[in-house]
Amino acid sequence: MIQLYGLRLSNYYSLIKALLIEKGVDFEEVKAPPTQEEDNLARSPMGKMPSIGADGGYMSESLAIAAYLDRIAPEPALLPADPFAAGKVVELVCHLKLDVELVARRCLPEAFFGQTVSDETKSTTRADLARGMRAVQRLMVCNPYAAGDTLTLADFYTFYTFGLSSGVVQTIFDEDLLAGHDNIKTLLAHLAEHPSIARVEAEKAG
Ligand SMILES: N[C@@H](CCC(=O)N[C@@H](CS)C(=O)NCC(=O)O)C(=O)O
Repeated sequence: MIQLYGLRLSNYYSLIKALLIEKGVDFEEVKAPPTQEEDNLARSPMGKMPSIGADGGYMSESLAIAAYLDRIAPEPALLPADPFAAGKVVELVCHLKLDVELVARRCLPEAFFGQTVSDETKSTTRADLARGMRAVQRLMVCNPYAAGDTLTLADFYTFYTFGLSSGVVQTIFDEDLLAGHDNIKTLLAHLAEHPSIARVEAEKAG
């Protein structure tokens, strides 16, 4: 049994929970807010969420956890068998994480936590997000899934990247991050009905 540490409101926690469900791995949720306390740092060296307890140890970082889950529960595979296609899925995941989600996150303190972010940060966030969106749009297939005709890890990152990033952009800039990206909008609507993701989202309310 794997322990999943964190809080349901976290997009990365939700992503890992959806992967655990998708792969049919037994897990239990352990409420653990992000802190710099030693018990949390032992699980997650940056004190972030999520982390997991498995195989007598702890692991943080969603991409590392996803790689681990793909080894212990190979079916359904979330990376294509073809090595180049698998690399392309991870490439898309990296751009979603680093060039969209992490960029939008700079304005998270003002968007959701009542703090203030400088005008300079807002301006660089907007420019960097535009560049990140151009990058992911180049790589996304969206026919019907993010990386092609099968569901992959990139779909889970797509859903949980845009959930947070679109909310930030709407709140801070009063803009639709996905304007002009109808293919991504269609994919997000499709993914919202995917059973593992739908269950995670339904349980957030509980
Ligand atoms: N790179 C990490 C990011 C995890 C992350 O940013 N978690 C957020 C919640 S969604 C967090 O714990 N924030 C608290 C903090 O930064 O101290 C991953 O992929 O798992």
